Amino acid sequence: MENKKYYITTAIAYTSGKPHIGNTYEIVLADAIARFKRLEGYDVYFQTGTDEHGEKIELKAKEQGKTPKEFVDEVSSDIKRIWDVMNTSYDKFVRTTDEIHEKEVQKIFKKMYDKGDIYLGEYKGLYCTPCESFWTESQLVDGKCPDCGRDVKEASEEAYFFKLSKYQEKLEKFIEENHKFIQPDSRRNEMLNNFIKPGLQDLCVSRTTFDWGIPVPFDKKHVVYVWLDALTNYITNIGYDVDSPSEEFKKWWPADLHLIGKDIVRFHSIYWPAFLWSLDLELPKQIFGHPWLLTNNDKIGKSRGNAIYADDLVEKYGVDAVRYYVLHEIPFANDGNLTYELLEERYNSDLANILGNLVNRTISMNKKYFDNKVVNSNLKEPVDEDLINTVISAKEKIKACMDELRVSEAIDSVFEIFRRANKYIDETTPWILAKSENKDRLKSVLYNLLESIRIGAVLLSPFLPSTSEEIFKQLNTDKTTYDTINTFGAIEIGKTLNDPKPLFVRIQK
Ligand code: ME8
Repeated sequence: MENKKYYITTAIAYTSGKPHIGNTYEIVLADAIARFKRLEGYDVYFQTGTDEHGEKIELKAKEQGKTPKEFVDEVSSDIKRIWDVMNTSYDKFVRTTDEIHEKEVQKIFKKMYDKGDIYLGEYKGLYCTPCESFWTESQLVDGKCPDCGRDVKEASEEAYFFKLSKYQEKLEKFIEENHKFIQPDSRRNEMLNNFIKPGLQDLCVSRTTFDWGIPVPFDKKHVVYVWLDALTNYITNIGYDVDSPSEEFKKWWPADLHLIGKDIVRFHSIYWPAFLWSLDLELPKQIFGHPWLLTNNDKIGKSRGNAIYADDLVEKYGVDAVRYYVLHEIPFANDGNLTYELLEERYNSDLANILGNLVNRTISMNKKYFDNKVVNSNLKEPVDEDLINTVISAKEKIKACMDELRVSEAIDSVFEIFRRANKYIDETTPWILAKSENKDRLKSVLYNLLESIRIGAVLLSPFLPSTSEEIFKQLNTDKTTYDTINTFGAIEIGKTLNDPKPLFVRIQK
């Protein structure tokens, strides 16, 4: 039987500037989910990329005296570089300026127009330039844009409209009936009660006030609205075509998960379903609006001068320390906070003390007492049972968390293994066992520790892939797959371990 497929996407980042650690959190979160699915045996396709059109980007390029294309080429490659610095395993990095995408967006627009879902009208409203959004008077907050809090201006233009209102009832019913479609529940309720139930107005899907966009194919003074352009990236890049969708498309669509931030759930759970229905396509299985990362409990913003960048953090602390921090520190439904102080605290307490020390002490003791050889006497004592149970039951627990996208709880459960193993060292005191004539009990104790570390490293691999690799290297084992951790005892007797090497060196304050 073929492996089950799993298609996961992140939002495509705006190429308006270098992504901060909050934007970077999203790709790391998606990476952990994608890697976990691969570990489970899924055939995974993981897509990310950049969103490159729009007035804001056109203006930014102008400020820097560059053409929009020169500007987005630079920013997009910087974003890709940061995704790579974070060791993320995306399968494809897409750009909305790719020809394949631009051509298909034009075909999609035309198909919707021919169908009668897009019509020509006139738009009058209050426009927020940075957000590229029109607002009605009642949507404003203190007279300002409800999304970013900046000034809006009156604007009117001839424009094409998408018949969003036509899909209102169908969408309401769909979301009511499919409880897991939008997660977490707080986001789902917000969409239903604040946006859908009060009524959906037709959506303006073209602009004439700037040029940097995909031209409407049959009316070239208009460019396609950025969100229609951006959202369709999820299908255009896997071989969707309005006339003849490819086999690749049939394989991967519908997406299993669109992972996005909480601020853009509205676009994904209202506009996107309507666009898909207009094209007679199925909806994605799930949209997850993750919480935000704050810095010093404040919203991250370049203009606020508090932006922290992933590559700077990686240079200072290493990639897995940064991955650990963002994955662990942002819970399922609440914003997380980043400060250098907290990061260093977590680094020392969790990575250096709990994980690093465990691995280093165990492998060092095995070197000292058994010359790096894996040995076991199978001498069991009651104290072993709790360790083994904790280690063996972790897999199901972590899988259950990951199925619900509770990633920070999953990583905590991985660390439960390491915590329990440290306690086992205290309980069994190997250095005292080493003093006795007969080393049999010591053999079992060290074996149990090595095996716990191996199982922990398998489960750690989606989150901290390089650390996990390094542990496997020191253990000199190729027992690294998901099915090697169903039972306790796969690490091979007689193998020679590699010399211990500290995984995380404590940070001195
Ligand atoms: O919204 N913490 O792009 P973007 C966590 N181009 N996530 C954050 C964050 C923070 N502090 N700040 C932003 C766009 N994000 C569109 C998407 S998709 C078809 C088009 C998240 O560069 C944000 O929620 O502004 C979004 O999911 C992603 O970073 C990219 O944001």
